[in-house]
Amino acid sequence: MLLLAGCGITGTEPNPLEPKGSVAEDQLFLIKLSLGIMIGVLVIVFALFFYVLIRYRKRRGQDDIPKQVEGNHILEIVWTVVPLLLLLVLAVPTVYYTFKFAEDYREHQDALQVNVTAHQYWWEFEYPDYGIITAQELYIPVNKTVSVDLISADVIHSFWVPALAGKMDTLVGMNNHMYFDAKEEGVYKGKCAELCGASHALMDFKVIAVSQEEFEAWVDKMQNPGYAIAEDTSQGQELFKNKCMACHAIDAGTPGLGPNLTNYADRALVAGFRPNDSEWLHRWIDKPDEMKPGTTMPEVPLSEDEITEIVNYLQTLK
Ligand code: HEC
Ligand SMILES: [Cu+2]
Repeated sequence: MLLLAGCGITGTEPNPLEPKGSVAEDQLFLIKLSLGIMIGVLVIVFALFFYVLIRYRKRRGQDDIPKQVEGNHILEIVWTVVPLLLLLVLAVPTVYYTFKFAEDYREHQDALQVNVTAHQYWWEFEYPDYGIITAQELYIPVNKTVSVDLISADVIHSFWVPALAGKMDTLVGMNNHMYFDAKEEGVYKGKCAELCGASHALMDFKVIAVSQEEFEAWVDKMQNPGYAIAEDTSQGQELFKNKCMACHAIDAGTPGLGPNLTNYADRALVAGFRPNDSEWLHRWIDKPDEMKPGTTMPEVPLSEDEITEIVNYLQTLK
């Protein structure tokens, strides 16, 4: 286990042991408290066990039965009261934080409201107060409580950003909720944490925590994308309109069957897990199922040149 955990030490993998938000910090405190108590008990019990094993072992020539201690009141009180106290020390903060983590911020004015819909195999983020729908990248301001309302479009998934907060399942037809914040600006890796199909392991997303000003600039840009479509990408635009727009919108207010592609060229990744460059974009549009087995994005019949036109067009969406 220690060797496997070592894979996370490189700092590139999400890590609940390096919390970057207040919820994750409180959760790490609970982990440390319970592990600390349990390891303490383990060490003391084993130390006593080995001491007794060696000190009172049967010696050569010893045939009588040793002094019996049953009914020893002091011992019985000690081994009843000590575990009781330990369980109390565990229970009080655990119960306190269980209720704290379950608090519902969905009606709070000060919290940023985000509706999360999990799909096989991508994440949709809707900001109801701003009329923005986007995918794979969840922009949030630092030091602000983010309240997420979680639902699934197909099977059970689980929303997990290890550095910011523990997991929460997304269900069909039943909303779950949780909240978190980020104390430092940065990009925090998120994962689907519930086996949901062939491409479960590729169902990644990012939480991008920025300053309040940067967040407002992002909101403004999403609401008013000033695409500068050049003459030579008009063919790609036309193809996109005809073949892709049934599922993909390029204005942030319109929902769709696929990810909303507003300002798509500003996104770092294709389908949440490959670099957003012309090569990967081409591969994705050509054979989505090869990159993400089981994806619901269809393989649209297109020539190589047509795909290139569309890719060039998508790269102007910024
Ligand atoms: C039937 C609906 C549908 C059609 C038609 C469709 N797509 Fe998609 N597309 C999807 C879905 C669903 C996804 C999400 C797949 C995933 O990540 O698992 C997706 C993902 C994408 C992505 C990655 C989005 C992201 O968030 O990174 C791009 C880019 C894309 N499609 C481009 C296109 C282009 C270009 C066309 C037209 C040639 C097209 N799509 C046609 C449904 C569709
Ligand atoms: Cu999933």
